[in-house]
Amino acid sequence: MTIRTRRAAAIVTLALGASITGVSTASAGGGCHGGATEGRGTRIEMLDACFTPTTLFAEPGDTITFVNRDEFAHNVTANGWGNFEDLGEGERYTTSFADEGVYAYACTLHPGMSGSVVIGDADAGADAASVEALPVAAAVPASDDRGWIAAGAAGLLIGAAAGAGIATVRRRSPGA
Ligand SMILES: [Cu+2]
Repeated sequence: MTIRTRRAAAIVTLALGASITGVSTASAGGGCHGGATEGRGTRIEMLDACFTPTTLFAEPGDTITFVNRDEFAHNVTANGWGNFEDLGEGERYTTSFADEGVYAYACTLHPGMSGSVVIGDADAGADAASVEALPVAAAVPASDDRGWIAAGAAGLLIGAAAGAGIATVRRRSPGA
C-alpha cells in the first residue's frame, strides 16, 4: 500500500466528514470524536459513534462486516452500496467489493462518523481524481469520462450533507 493511496483514502474520508459537520455544526456532539484509525482485515466496528478502523484495508472479494457495538442506531451510507436502514445494537451488515479502489461511506445519523474501505492496491492505474471518485465508479458502468464521475462524487457529498441536514431537522422537531 502506498502513501498516495493512504492519502487518497484520508481525503475521501475527511471530505465526507467535513461535508456533514459543515451542515450540522451545532449538533456536533453526536458524532465521532476519536482520531482516524486504520487497519487491515474484514471487520469494521461501530463504537462510540466511530467506524473502527476509519480506514480498512482489504482485498477484492473479501467479505467486509460492519457491526454495531453501540446501544444506538447507525447506518452505512454510500453511493451505490451500503445499508441505509438503521442497524441496532449487535446488528451487522456485510458486503464485498470485486474491484480495487477506495470506497467511502458515512453514517447519516452522526456528523463526522465516516470511513472508507481501501480494496487492494487502489493506486493501480489511478490518479487522485479517479481514486476519489471510485465509490461512484463502483455504482456505474466503467467509463473513461472522469469529469462525469467527479460530478457524481460531488453529488454524493451534497447528498450526504443534505441527508445530515434532514436528520438534524427531524431530531429537532417537537414530537418527532
Ligand atoms: Cu451513526
